[in-house]
Amino acid sequence: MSGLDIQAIRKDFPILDQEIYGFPLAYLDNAATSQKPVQVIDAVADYYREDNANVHRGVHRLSQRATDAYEGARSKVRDFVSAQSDKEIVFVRGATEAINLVAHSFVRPMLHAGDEILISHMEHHANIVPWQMLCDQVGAKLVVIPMTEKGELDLTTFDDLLTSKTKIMAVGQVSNALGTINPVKMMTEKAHAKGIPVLIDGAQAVPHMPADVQDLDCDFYVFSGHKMFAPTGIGALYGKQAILEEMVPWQGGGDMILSVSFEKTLYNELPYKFEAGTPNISGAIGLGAAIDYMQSVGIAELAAYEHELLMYATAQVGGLEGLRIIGTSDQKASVLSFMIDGVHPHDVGTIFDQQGVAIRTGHHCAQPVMQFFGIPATARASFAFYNTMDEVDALVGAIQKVQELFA
Ligand code: C6P
Repeated sequence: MSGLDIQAIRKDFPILDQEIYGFPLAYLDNAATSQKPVQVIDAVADYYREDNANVHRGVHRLSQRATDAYEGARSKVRDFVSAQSDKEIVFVRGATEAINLVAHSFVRPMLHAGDEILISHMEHHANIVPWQMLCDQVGAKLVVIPMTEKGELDLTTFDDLLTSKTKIMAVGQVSNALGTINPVKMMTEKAHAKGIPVLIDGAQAVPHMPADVQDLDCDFYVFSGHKMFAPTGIGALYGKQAILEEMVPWQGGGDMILSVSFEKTLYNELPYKFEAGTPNISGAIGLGAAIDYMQSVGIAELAAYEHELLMYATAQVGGLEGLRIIGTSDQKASVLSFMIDGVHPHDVGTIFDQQGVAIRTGHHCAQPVMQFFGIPATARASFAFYNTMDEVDALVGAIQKVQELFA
């Protein structure tokens, strides 16, 4: 068993200590958004209580403190993803905004009719729609890496999908609907061998495993803070410095410029060139605090514990009659999607809620995955390191309750 003191960890997450309809809350919707430890809540509150000011603008003391805290958070993100320089870390609203930034600033200027953008069948809509929009604009083609019944990427034809027309490959490291961990390092190597740049969507990976952009050697890596114990509305885009230097800004406004006249605007240096307008300062500080928190728990340790949770949950849930697990890869992180025979997932979610078990039901913003399996939706339990084996038992009890009610 893991060496983590889960009960001590849970004390850091005040929201977990409550009852729903008289049942202890079992929060198993972490893939949608995770809960925040007091260390993050306090970092945000302290900032507003003591340091609030705009960044990069004022010479007064509060502005300097706010700037130091904001830039300090950037360095923490750099360290967290093992980037080489703070210049490679752009603060954004989240994974969605990061992908849109790359689509507009990097891909759009070089995309022509007949070009291809390669994604996979298990992408979140955030890693489908921005590319589809670009393709529609110029007459380019969205090419999709297929998937197997186990919910793994089918890479048998992968080499053929990487063509001289492919302008970028954009793939998720961990599927939000299935939990599958994709072999993105190997895929990146193959794409690079053909000169194709790579974006990795790490939104469902960073809360659960170490992120190392140098090891992956990806050109872009994106994630959201709110899935890794930080506030909503903050996330990061990592990009290789040489590539970011060449890219044009996506949004214009304050702070992204060196000088402005009606004749000409000179853009600011990296990463500010991509951060137009007043940024989410408190969010970035909260993200820095979340990174500190995860590192204090130990990312390898939390990953190992979550693996135990997932294995236990898979064995317990998988052992039940009349239930189908969607996504049965051996390589999974923290997600258990399932269907209960004869019951719509939305009814499952409602009955679970009445027993204090919070899960997400629906298509999980991954409709092509649902289309592949021929289902409208799944019930999805997703774990974080503050979850317990007892909460997995509560999940199993809730499933049995649903089955009793629909018998
Ligand atoms: N998935 C889920 O319940 P944003 O909304 O920008 O923070 O993250 C978008 C996103 C991108 N990629 C993946 C793999 C994701 O899982 C998500 C968000 C949530 O699964 C909310 S839809």
